[in-house]
Amino acid sequence: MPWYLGFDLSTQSLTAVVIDSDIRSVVLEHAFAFDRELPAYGTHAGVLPSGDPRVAHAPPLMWADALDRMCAALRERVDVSRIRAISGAAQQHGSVYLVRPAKETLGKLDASRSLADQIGGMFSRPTSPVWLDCSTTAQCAALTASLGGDRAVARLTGSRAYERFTAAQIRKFASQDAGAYEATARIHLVSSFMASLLIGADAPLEPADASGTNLMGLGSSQWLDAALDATAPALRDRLPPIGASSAAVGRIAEFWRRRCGFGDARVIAWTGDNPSSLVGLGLTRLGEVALSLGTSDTIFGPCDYAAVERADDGHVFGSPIGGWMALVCFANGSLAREHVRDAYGLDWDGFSSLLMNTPAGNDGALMLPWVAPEITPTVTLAGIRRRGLSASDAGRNVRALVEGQACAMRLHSRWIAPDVRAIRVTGGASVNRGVLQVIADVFGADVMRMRSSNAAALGAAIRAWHGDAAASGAPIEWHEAVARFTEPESRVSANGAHTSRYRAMLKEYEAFERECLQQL
Ligand code: XUL
Repeated sequence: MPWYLGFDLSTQSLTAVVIDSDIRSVVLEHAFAFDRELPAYGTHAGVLPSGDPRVAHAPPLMWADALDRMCAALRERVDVSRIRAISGAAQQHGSVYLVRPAKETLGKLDASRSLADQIGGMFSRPTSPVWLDCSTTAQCAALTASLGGDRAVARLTGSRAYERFTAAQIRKFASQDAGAYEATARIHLVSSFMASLLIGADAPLEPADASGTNLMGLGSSQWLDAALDATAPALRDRLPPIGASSAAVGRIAEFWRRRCGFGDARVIAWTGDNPSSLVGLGLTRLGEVALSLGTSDTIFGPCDYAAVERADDGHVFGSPIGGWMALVCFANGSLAREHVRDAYGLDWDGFSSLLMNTPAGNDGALMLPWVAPEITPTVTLAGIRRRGLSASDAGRNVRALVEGQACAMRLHSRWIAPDVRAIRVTGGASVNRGVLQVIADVFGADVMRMRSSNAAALGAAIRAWHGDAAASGAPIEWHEAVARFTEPESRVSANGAHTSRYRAMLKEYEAFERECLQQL
């Protein structure tokens, strides 16, 4: 009856999933939202308010506080001493800046006091830029010029320079606040920061999340000198090493054992939320594709190295199961769905019923859902664009939003999956059948809903098991580890008549998008 614990520290919430690997079942799922549970940090949808819409930061102290509270909540609900290993997933690209090596602060914590009370002094930068930040266009241009152009950066690192990627963010910090950069001993990604909190020392990164930095060589899975040099002085000394995705990075620190009753649990390297979802959705074979409908919407799947030549609209990351994974990210996922829901005074039931009661194709109405700055395609000046659609018509706006999101996903993911037959889906919005029907119809594919909508946290628990088995000398195959945890619960099939209507709509949408991009 071995138990494994997986965390997912996403933009808006922290989720924990405990699994029993013998009976292949989920023992506990528990989640809480930062805005509601930790209001003192002043976040809105997990991000601090900012006068500049391109700037998006969050307090790393809040994430640490959330971990402390979650561990206390777990202790109340299950016997945490039974947990053999722990891993986690975190929102990608965000960076955390420490004044000194983590061990110097975390090695001497008092288990009778809260974590947040004791670690405030460890940060050289009190806030962390997160993936929604798009304030680094100038830094991206400089990096691109140093490394020989967009194609060269993509071939080297798996992605052209993106605003939210860590290289551009570090470059901005080092040039705008040189003193604080100088005072920074360690720069972690959110994933390695959270793992560091658990082991009480600096944890290494692994290739899947490290490839969201524009600093890692996609072929070598190691930091790339040319990219480091183009970013900031003496950066290599400040970054954690990159180890294997399934590596055990330490044991849970004394602080957590005494404070919450954990046993001698191993900690397996944390990864990014999307790579972790790849595991939590059971995508172990080339050609399989999944959609995560979270704060961001992402479409991803395992790919080969050569995909980097086609990845104009997205990224090739390392994969936590070995090899590589392709990904396209849309910033206007649940952010945009929540915005439209609230703009028309709806709840989710009202949103769904308007969606179900409007016709596929929406009589030709189109919406580009850029409520916030968009990542794919790059749009730094936010604003919804409508065609053939009055802003006052709630039903048609709800449909235009969902159809617009599905069209954008289809158009910009053709390089990943030119002919997709089945899509696995996770994330909060995956419980909405109307949304899944539109996606099935636009892609002309079956959409498979999984039992758990927390694929990132489930993937982390499965990775904890897989990593622990390897470290104990009894390795298990990935397909064996994911089996039964990742069986689809239900399937939504495409409606052929709708799919042909959407084929025409995709052309219209593409032209409308091109037109609007030209006007920016
Ligand atoms: C992926 C990305 C987002 C975050 C959300 O590249 O930026 O999906 O990982 O947490």
